[in-house]
Amino acid sequence: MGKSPRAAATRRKVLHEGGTPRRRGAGKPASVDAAVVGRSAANAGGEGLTALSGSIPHGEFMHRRERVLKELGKGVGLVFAGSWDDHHGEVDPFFFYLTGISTEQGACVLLDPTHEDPSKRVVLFLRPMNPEADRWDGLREEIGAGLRAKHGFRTIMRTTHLPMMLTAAARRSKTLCCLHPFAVYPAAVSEDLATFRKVTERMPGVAIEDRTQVLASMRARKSRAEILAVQRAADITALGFAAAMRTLAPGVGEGAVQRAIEFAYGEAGAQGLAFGSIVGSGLNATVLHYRANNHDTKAGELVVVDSGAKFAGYCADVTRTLPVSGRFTREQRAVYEVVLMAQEAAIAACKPGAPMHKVDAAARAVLESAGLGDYFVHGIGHHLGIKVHDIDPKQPLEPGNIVTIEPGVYIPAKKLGIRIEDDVLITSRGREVMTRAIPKTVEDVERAMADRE
Ligand SMILES: [Mn+2]
Repeated sequence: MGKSPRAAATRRKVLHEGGTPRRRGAGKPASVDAAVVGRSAANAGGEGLTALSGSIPHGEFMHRRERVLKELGKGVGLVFAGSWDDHHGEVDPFFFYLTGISTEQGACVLLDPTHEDPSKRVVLFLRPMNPEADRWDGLREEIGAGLRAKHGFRTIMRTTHLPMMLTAAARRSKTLCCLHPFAVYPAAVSEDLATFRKVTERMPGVAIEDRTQVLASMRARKSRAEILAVQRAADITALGFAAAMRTLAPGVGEGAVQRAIEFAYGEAGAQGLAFGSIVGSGLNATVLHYRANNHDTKAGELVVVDSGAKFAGYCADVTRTLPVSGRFTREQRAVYEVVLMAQEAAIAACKPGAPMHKVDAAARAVLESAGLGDYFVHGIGHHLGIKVHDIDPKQPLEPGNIVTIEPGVYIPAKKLGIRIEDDVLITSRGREVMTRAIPKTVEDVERAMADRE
């Protein structure tokens, strides 16, 4: 995978938000042949669930927009795609969530629930065509029935018409609703708020409201199609970890393990990487930001492998800690089993109504009672979805949430780093581990590695 020149920006992601920060991989859309979805459908608990064959259907995106319209009442919302520079080569995740479109920088969706013409209550605005620029950034189409069908919108206009449409909507509704999260000082003001301010400067009597929770909580409660997409990403990720276990042996480079994982993702139909894989051996296993993946592994060391595939726009995120020689030493095993107990305790604490801090506390209690509390230096996990660190709805867990659970212990003086991470779906009855196919107990990891040639 190519290195992103924008990698540095993603490193701003801080550990106390939960989990380790990552660099995004450059993904290319790929056509997909459904193979593992039978098990996925059973996991999602859905009857009549059809296999997701590569992308989420238009109908689901339309349904999401309809729900936002309802939530807005009479207020007007705007969701921007932003630029690829702002989003590390992708569009804004909220724009993707509402449209499924990943290729249109500078686009936006106007949600105008009180428009008298129902076909204009949701309008997709695309930048005007620019044949010269489009030869560099991707060929684009004229507005017409073909483009409307392709994107699943009844009304598409050029962004040059947005000011007029937004002004008319503001006059009528008198309420502009912020849907994008507010920026944290000193980052730039979110694009919808910045735009709304320009409107209200020119038009007294129009209110700006905080509705930033609407899309955050919608995104956190995954639909069946979204659960299927994450499950498929998880199943592909399992194949990558199987490749890692086949490849790892004393003297094999961290990079070779990374390439084996990522090649397996591609072969299994991944859209790309959820983030740039971390493969850190020995002391590198204790470095949370480790990116180099350029050391040769040594017999007796542990390797932290943190990686995830992407499928239909949705991410998996898994960590396993593997012994280079195929077997854990006595000391490694002792610490590993405590981390695993901590992880199981946190997973058991995942249920509707539980706040993430209680899930974190469950893991921390296990580590502290083993005297390892000070070595668990990051959060227990994070929501997972369109983004590997998905929007945090800031509310207790509820059915449909998908979170990572990833306690770790890092002891640089012993060159010992251990992290175990699974992706957990919250269900009405509790939870389900979506990545359970990937060997995790000492016995299962050693058995899987013993099967190497
Ligand atoms: Mn994670």
